[in-house]
Amino acid sequence: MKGIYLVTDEAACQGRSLESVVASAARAGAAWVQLREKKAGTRVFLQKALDLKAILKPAGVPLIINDRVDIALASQADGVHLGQSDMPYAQARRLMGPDALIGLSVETWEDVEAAQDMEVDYLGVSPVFPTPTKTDTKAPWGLDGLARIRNYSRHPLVAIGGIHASNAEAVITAGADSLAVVSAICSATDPFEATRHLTQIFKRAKEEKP
Ligand code: TZP
Ligand code: MG
Repeated sequence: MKGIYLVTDEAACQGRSLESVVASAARAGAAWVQLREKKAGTRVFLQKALDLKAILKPAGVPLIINDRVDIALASQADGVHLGQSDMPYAQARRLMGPDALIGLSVETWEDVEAAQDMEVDYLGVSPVFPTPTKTDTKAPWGLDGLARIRNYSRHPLVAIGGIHASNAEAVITAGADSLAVVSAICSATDPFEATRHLTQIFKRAKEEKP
């Protein structure tokens, strides 16, 4: 499963509802959606997950929950995205089962090496570029760092951080299998068109470099 990976940030949606932005992105070809809620309490987070699941399941787009295995299980989401301080991979896999999609952020080379023995479904290469959307990051990997991970890792790579239409092709050329974006879709004037444009860039780049 490869393509454009929308990571949500309701505050970045310019007053539009999360549901409307996610529905537009799914119609326009987003390949996955991650619900990322850094401030919501458990009930609000769960309800949002259920609302997005109702939109995405008929569209055949997997829903991934950021950080929280319990919310992923309770909402019957397709998977969970784990950061380096979230539940360790092994326990998350045990709870979620063999079919769940489990992604893991890698922020350092040690993270990349440690992930090699895990049956994660993808590595989130974080961040590729500096981004105002998330400022508490480690040093950006840059395109060279992404290419180095590509050469070493056996896992699909989802690149995140500062990715927009203008640099998307370069990120794919450096080795990304999917492109994760927050502001390029959530804050776009037209999230449908923004997703469609990124999807076109992705497809064209993959045709040139399968
Ligand atoms: N993790 C690493 S960078 C980032 C996250 C959630 C934010 C990416 O946001 P944007 O707006 O696509 O740069
Ligand atoms: Mg996290």
